[in-house]
Amino acid sequence: MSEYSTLLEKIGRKKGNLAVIGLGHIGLPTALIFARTGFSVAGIEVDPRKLEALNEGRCYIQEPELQELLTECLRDGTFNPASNPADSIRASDFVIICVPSPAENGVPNLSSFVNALDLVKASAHNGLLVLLESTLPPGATSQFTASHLQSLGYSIDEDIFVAYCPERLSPGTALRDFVHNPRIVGGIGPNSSKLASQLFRAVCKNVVITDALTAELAKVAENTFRDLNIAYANLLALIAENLGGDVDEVIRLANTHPRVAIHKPGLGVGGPCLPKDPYLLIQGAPQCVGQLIKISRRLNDEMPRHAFDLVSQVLGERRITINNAKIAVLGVAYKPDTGDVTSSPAGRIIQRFLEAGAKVCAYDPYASEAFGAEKIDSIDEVLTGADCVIIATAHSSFKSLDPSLIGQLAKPHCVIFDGPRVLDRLKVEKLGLNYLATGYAGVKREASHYVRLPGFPGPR
Ligand code: SAJ
Repeated sequence: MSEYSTLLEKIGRKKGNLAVIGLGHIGLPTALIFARTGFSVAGIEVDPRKLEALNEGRCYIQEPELQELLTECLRDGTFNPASNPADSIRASDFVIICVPSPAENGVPNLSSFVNALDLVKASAHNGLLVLLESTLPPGATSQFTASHLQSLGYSIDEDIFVAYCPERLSPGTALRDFVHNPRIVGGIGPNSSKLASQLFRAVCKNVVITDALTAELAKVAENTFRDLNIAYANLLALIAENLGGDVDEVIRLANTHPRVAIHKPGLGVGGPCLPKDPYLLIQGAPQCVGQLIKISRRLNDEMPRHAFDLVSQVLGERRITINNAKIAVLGVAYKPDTGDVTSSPAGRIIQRFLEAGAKVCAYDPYASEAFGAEKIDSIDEVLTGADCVIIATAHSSFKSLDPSLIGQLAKPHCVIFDGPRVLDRLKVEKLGLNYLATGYAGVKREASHYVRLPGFPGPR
């Protein structure tokens, strides 16, 4: 029986040994979902504290139903934190790499991926299917992974199989996303594609097959599209502010066109993916295309500074000096209803106000981080005596916040900056509170304050 047929047969029976390298937000759900299905899964992780937690049955990732799934798989013995990664890979039929691939100042840092591949190379063997879930610069599956394994003497797609199968999980809905979001799978050859797609069909409802390079490009393309779209929304916000308009209404109306779907402007873009995936895409792009993507990235990165400038200006107009002001930040997570603070724009706003000498207090019902602000455990306490309230995350509890509570607890001149636009602006303004948002400067402008449009004469 060929290596290919043996693996296919194991997948058909939903049996076989699988190793997952990297047990973070992506790797742990991946490992446990395969373990639940019947595979015998070894979890490989470099952080000893995470391994210790798993051995004690503790899930260190806040994700609905993940703790229960971990308990179940440990009890059934289908998931085991690996004490000897080399042995685990040697005994595996399938290995999935799920380590992070961050970018620092726009430059991808692939060291975790290189280390993971070194582990695989050291224990590789005939009949191993290597799957890459980490987001990678397009081309890395064939030019890096497969070529390294080939240099060890393996025939790729005959002895050893390699496929790229990018994840599409969002914090808060990871388990559901894993099963229900279409899974793109691209092999380095037809055998790799077939094996990888069959393996994922054991756990995912919808698997789409392509080649490795197309799968790599599609992964970074979808996140780059979202980042570019948000940059466009932020650009519209800056234009609307400048002219005295409200971008929310502009986008709502533009989106009534059946072919238009502009995203939401806000405080900028956070998370582990959108701020760096565009840089992975432009690794292989012509110079001019790279510029477009870099400018959009910079615009999104500048939004926290813009929010700071807007708030400072309005506080200044109300004769409130920043170094005497209490700034109440509602939400530090980058994503609503999660505690994930990765690259959160809230962190950059807090930093700016701290540097300006303000007293910054932060309340987030999910996150333990406060980015140097004083961490407050109740909404009433954070609002009390605030000169400015900055809503940075669209947590559900902030969406249902009655603005009159701000009116009662904050200072009478309090300025509200509604980053994700969760409050009812008219209700806030009716209470006599100052409402600001990205794309809505809030201040009723005199005709003389409007920007002079080039090409038009000034008022007669
Ligand atoms: N944001 C806006 N305006 C919007 C939408 C989002 O400013 O209209 C901001 C959010 O506030 C947040 C950031 O963008 O700060 C990113 O949030 P997100 O929900 O768009 O993205 P992630 O990073 O949680 O997840 C993305 C998803 N990709 C796409 O939607 C194309 C997810 O499906 C991927 O699995 C994930 O990246 C990933 O791991 O690549």
